[in-house]
Amino acid sequence: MRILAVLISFFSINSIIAQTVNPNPWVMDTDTTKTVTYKNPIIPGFYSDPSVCRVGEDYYLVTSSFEYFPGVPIFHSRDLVNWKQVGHVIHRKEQIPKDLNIFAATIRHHKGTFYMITTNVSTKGNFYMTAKNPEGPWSNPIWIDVAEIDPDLFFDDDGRSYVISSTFELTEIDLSTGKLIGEKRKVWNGNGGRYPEAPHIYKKDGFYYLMAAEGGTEEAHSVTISRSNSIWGPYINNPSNPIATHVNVAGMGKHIQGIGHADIVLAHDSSWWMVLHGYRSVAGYPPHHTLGRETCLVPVNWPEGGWPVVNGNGTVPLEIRHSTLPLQKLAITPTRDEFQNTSLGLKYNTIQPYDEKHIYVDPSESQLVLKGTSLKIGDKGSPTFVGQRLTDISFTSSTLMEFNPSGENEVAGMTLTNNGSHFDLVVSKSDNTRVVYVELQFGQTVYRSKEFILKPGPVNLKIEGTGPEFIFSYTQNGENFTIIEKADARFLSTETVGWFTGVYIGLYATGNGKSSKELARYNYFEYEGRQ
Ligand code: 6LW
Repeated sequence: MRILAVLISFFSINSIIAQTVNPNPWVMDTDTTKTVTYKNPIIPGFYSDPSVCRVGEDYYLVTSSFEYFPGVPIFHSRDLVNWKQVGHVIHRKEQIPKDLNIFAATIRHHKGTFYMITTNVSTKGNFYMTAKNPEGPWSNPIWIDVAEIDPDLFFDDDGRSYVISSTFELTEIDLSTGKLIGEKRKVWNGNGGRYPEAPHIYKKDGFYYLMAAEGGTEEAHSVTISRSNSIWGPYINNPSNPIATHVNVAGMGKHIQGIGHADIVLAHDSSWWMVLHGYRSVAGYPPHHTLGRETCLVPVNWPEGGWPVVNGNGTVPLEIRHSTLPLQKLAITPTRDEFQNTSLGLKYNTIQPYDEKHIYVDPSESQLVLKGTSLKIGDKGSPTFVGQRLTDISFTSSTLMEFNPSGENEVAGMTLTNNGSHFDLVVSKSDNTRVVYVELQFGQTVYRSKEFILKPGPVNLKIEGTGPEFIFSYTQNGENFTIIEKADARFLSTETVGWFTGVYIGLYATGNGKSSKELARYNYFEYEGRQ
């Protein structure tokens, strides 16, 4: 009894001390007297697995791109906060003609050459491409004999180059040929989290640092780090791992979740920064996200001889109150595209490299022209589709379309799509009458709304997003849109449809098993995000 009483008082005193001394070492108060210098995500929408490098006072960043063509978007910045897309690394069909499925990429610059290394998981695995100019042209792929995913390149001071991937097997590589040199040695096992991946090697103060992602790309996602005196190891884990995660109490209330897959850069003013991705949830519990994993930026304190400390407590808030490089705001891009250039803007993608006979801009009419093939969205190959990433929880997007389908199989319109699933706002024919309706596809289940009969002439289509819902409407008088259907956004979320992408919004056409005779002509595409 006496022992029990002593134990109880010991534990309660201890908990009082713990409460008084440090109620929760993970939770840091935000000093709201400091101004917000920038907001996360710095690149909104499905721009996942960011990797960054510096060239003098210029910064370049790439992200993964999966089945979308052109692939591996590349961005430029002078302040690490404001990023402008300057091109794509995979910008010619010949580089990877089909079966694109590009996972995480690393970008590095060495002796006047840019290197982008990544994995095409659906074909030959790991490869790198080089360029003198980040806008391109980029080389054809140089395929390398490296296992698994997420390859990283490291250039040592002694002139040797190394490659390491998610297996943590390190090999020297001759980057003029892609040949691996000498042994492959597994140098680390990670910090014990599931799905160890995404390694990057850095050298600082005589140590080789090996950083990785663990926990999987969902709520347990984390950034861990180890270091060694030799590039070949042994690598000793940071006792404060993970250095960034939202799996713990400090992260659970944050809007951005699943933070991880990081890269670190030393800025030209000697400050250290980390880019990493995370997702903003749009619907309910458990959380669902539609925008994909978005690129974020946080400051890093990396004292000499010490471990990097990420934004104080390893979290990624929406608002950052920390000094930055001098910010250089970018010009605001117009929300409406009237297809006045024959080439589509950098924000647009197709699914897989496409055939210009089915997707082109008609300069004489300033129209985007789509011709349906037998393929539907979700079919293997390149269905007729042009779209952009959804970048905002709340948005409005619309088009003006001319399309007279020759039969019920021919459809065209607007679509929201993620990993082969899609919600469509469709113009087609029913009982020989032109109609507009909404079709929602959930796995094998297809839901079709009521049909609305169209008069002859063009039709405006509109899709709005509120976060939890998508709203589909149309008009033929340029205003007074009629709502056709509302759909629950969670059914297009990554949690529902699987894998790693976010939702795209775009224009499409299909002949549903046959080639279409009629062309769908779009006079504009507008996307306006609010948040
Ligand atoms: C990627 C891996 C990851 O290759 O997700 O979140 C995989 N991290 O490192 C697909 O993006």
